Amino acid sequence: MRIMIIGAGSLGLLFAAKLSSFCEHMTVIARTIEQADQLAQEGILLGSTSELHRTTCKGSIDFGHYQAAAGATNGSVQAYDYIFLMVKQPAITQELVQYIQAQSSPNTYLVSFQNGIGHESMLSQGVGRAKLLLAVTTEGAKREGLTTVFHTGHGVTYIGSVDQTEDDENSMHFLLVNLLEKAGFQTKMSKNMVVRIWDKLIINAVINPLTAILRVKNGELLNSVWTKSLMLALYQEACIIANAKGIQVPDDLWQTILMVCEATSGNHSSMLQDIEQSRNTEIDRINGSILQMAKELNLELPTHLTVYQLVKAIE
Ligand code: KPL
Repeated sequence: MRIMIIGAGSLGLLFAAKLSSFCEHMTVIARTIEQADQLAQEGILLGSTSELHRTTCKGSIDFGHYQAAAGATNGSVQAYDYIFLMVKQPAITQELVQYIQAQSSPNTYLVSFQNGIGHESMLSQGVGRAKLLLAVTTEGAKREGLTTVFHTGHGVTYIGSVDQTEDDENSMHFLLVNLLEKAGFQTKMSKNMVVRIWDKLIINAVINPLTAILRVKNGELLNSVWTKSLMLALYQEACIIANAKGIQVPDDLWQTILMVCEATSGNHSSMLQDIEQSRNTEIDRINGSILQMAKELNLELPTHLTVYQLVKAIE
């Protein structure tokens, strides 16, 4: 299988390092020439919290960048089966969509791994709804420097089409699921991606801002009654919006959130990593999008508003 991963942040490097040994070919596209050059020289160094030794990936792999991406075409002879889009939501621009189009053949599927909601319409206009797959993952990863990534927590990855067809559960994408499983990622096809995306949106809206404001790892949120009660308030407020939107939140979502904190206890959430590296966070796409929906419904969410304002102030 030939895979391109666009985005060489923590999740992009983690998936690239683990999948490359099982792929016929892997291309990793970084945002800058500097990172692409360093990756080409050093490869990806992969570590985990249990084994601190680093392994260099062995598969056939090459690196590029999309700094001047618009109009760049696919120079490779064979097309990619899948392009994994692993950049943050704000990085999805028209130029990037054009780049993806140029890299795609009629048989290429785009798998979009973003947190939050609202990006799929731009992507489906770019690649066509039938060729777009949505993915959510609770794998934890932390990048250090430009080429080193640590696998800081195991999670589950769900993949499904935008139109939620029956095919999705026993689908033609079983080769992709097999590949991800072989590489060590628990993966399920889902015909209910809207609910999965909402689950992940709520998980991120509860965990990420608190870790970013308090500068703690995911697991540390479980150590105090104060943080747990803030988590619960964020969860309950988010559920009010989900219910108002007709989204069936699973009964055990609160338990799942606690489990995610536990399973990724050593992880710096993506929002904390953004703050640590003085980057803008995804707060607008996560708590901000929930607050926007609340406004449209004439509802107030005081806990979401407070964490939103605090993260904005820190940014
Ligand atoms: O998705 C995550 C993130 O950090 O964005 C979790 C699941 C919370 C793992 O850290």
